[in-house]
Amino acid sequence: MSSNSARSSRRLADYRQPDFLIPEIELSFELDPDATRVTALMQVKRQTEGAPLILDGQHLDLHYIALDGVELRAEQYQITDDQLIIARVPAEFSLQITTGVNPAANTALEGLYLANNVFCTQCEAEGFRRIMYFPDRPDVLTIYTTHIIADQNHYPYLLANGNKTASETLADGRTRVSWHDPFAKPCYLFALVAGKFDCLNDSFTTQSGRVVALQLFVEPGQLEKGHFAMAALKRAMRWDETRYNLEYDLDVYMVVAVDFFNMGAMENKGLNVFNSKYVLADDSIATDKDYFNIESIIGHEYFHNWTGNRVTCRDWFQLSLKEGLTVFRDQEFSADMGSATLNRIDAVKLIRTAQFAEDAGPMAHPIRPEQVLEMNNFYTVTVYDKGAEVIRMLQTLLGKPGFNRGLACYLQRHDGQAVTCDDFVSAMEEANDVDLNQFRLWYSQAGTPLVTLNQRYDAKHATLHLEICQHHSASADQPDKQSLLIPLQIQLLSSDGQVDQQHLITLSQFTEQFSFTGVTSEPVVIWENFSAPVKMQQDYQLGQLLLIAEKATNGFARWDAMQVFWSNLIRQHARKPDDQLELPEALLDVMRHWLQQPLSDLALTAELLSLPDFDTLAEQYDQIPVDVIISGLQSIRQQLAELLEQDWQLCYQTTDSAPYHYSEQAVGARALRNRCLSYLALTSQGTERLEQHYKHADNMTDTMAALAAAQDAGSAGFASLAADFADKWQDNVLVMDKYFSLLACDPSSEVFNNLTKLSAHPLFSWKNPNRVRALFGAFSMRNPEQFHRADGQGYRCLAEVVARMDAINPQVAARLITPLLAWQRFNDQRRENMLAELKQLATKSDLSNDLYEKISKSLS
Ligand code: B3K
Ligand code: ZN
Repeated sequence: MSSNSARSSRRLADYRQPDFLIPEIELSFELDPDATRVTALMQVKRQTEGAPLILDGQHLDLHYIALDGVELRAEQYQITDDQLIIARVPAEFSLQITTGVNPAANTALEGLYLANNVFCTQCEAEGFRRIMYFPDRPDVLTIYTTHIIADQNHYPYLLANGNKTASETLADGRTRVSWHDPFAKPCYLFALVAGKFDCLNDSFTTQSGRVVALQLFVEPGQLEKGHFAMAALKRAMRWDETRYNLEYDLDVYMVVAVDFFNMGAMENKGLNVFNSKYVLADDSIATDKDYFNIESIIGHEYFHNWTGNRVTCRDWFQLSLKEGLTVFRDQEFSADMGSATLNRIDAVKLIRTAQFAEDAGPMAHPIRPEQVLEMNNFYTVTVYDKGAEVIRMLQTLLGKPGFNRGLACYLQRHDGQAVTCDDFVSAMEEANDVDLNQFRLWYSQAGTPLVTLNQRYDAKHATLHLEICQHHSASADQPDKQSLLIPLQIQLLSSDGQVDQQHLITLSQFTEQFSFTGVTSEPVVIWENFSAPVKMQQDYQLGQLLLIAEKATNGFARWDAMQVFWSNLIRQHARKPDDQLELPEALLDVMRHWLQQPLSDLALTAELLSLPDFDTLAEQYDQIPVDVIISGLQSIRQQLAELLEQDWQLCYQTTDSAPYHYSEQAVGARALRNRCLSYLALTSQGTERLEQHYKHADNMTDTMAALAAAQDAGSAGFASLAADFADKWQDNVLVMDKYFSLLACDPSSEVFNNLTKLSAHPLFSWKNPNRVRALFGAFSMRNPEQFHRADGQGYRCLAEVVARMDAINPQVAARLITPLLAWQRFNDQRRENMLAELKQLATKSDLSNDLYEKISKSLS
């Protein structure tokens, strides 16, 4: 691969404290689409004797530099591609630097960019260096004052972090607005937004009685679509007070929604920037899932105010300190706002698909990575979601009160500091007087542990013996893995499914024995709620799985039993692919029963009646048997549709279809009805039923369900329904993203025509990450039939998109490439085809660091 000499990874082991601190900065932005001037006046303090001042900076034009008011001569400093170095500086001084940037040309959407006539910043992880010269690292904490100067007509709102302190009209007619943020923060939390918006105003009174102004800025004309997000914000603020006694700290909390954004949202202090997809909603355009995501992400960014902003990361290797913890917090919030069981199921699905896949692939890393080339590549399901599981294990081990004590101790002790994951664990230890040394290995050891559980029942002594082992496969960077501290919450079920005993077992050795007395009959052992991010292996008979699915009181375990059942069936099919895949009568009886008498938790009923998806099944094989999984799922689906047709129909008809309302019960009813619909689509009444469903839908959840079911079933009516949809929503770009994704998931080879046509659609833009992800992200991640075609056309299509995107937006390109990195998991032709695309990409001379890091790891 070319041009790798200039690329150097950073290592956690090389961390050194900053040589200089910048306690204060005053910034002045003169906004102009292609020539914005940024003047920074910083107070600098030396920490390390004799060190030169090294500031980060990329794509900047230096206009002026002065130290203590005296302009520096060219020979007094040095400028490289990414640094400004001043060899000799005093111990304490002021530094004034004026630079120029070109926001309109910034398609990477990192730093300061202009898109859709809105100036917007994204600084995490290392975007601040694209705005000005500065020590761009999270352990330099600074008090910011920001002035923004711009033309009032084009940019009526000029926003930055903190509280607004002044607004004036300048002699030349431009407006100058000033902001001051009293909380010292790392530069990755800096934000500036300027543009035309409609503003939704509200307020929140904190538990101590302070009134906080809440402002939600949306594209003009979209105000009505902001109410749900605003209400969600208030629920999040209240929840953090009630659950953790954490209160908001500034006078104003602003959320801005923009359509051009690299990810979901960003927690900049007092000024969150959101992808409009996670703000704008009303009953006609948002699905139940959209509403859920909005509440959860609004919560996530708000919760960062304490876990991330008030206490931040010392260095980027510690990212999980804020992200794992904040994901855990948003999961707990969502669980309290809706169904805890469903939330757990969704979180576990993500771990078992994307996270286990990451652990098994070339980008495997511990939740605290040790070596990084491009930091943006480490905003991963491992750091975020496995990180959240690690926090959850702490709560399980310490109990909620103990965990809350630990969190309070952590926040109090480190308020206003930039700290490490180790500091967090230490606070947990001290607040609970426990030793968590072995637990710390979760931060440094990568990979998914396999836990095997074998049971032996001694009827004579009414005793159950368990032998539990943990296995860790060696990885290139970690040949010798150690045993981890693994909390296992288990239940012993009697033969009628009642909970006999409940235990929290803590594994610490590779192999351990546990005995439980007073067990009067041979029990079925179930693992509750996925209490650790491991693969669990237990031998269950069909009857035991059905007993759990039917009778267990723990909803998660019921769902899990069905997942195991389907995986076992597909595994059998993989062993004998030519045999007809048969569904046991006992299974059909159980499913019939659920359809005739759904559980009171309708959403759980829908989950119990759902098959695992391709990715969940694929993760259970070293070599993924693509065709067997696809054909197995198809065969099961078709058989279930036909064998239970009357029951799907009955359940469909009797499940509530009241006018749209977003509530736990109503969401569950729609999930169940739409599950029935997806099976009915495969029967002779399919076309008619789908058309009726589509026609009568008063909400986006039902509309999309009809379209997806029609497409999956290859229904004759699909084309006209899809055309009707596109016609109706042609002016709403967020809804059209759903249409793009739908057509990208066409399981027939027609999908390639769809992709070509839609990438020429007037609403499509290669510069907009939402559009590219809606189309090509959906194709590569959610269309296994066509993406994994044996002839390689799917891989070729993705590789071309990745190459094209790398020149526009490397972060998006590097996310998209993920499915190609897993070539080792496939056999024969597919492996060769994937490899060929990766090797072709690797020959490009101008690969971004983002792509280079992933491709080189995958090929090494
Ligand atoms: N902290 C941001 C993510 C930044 C991603 C940079 N590539 C959003 C979040 O996790 O809340
Ligand atoms: Zn976050």
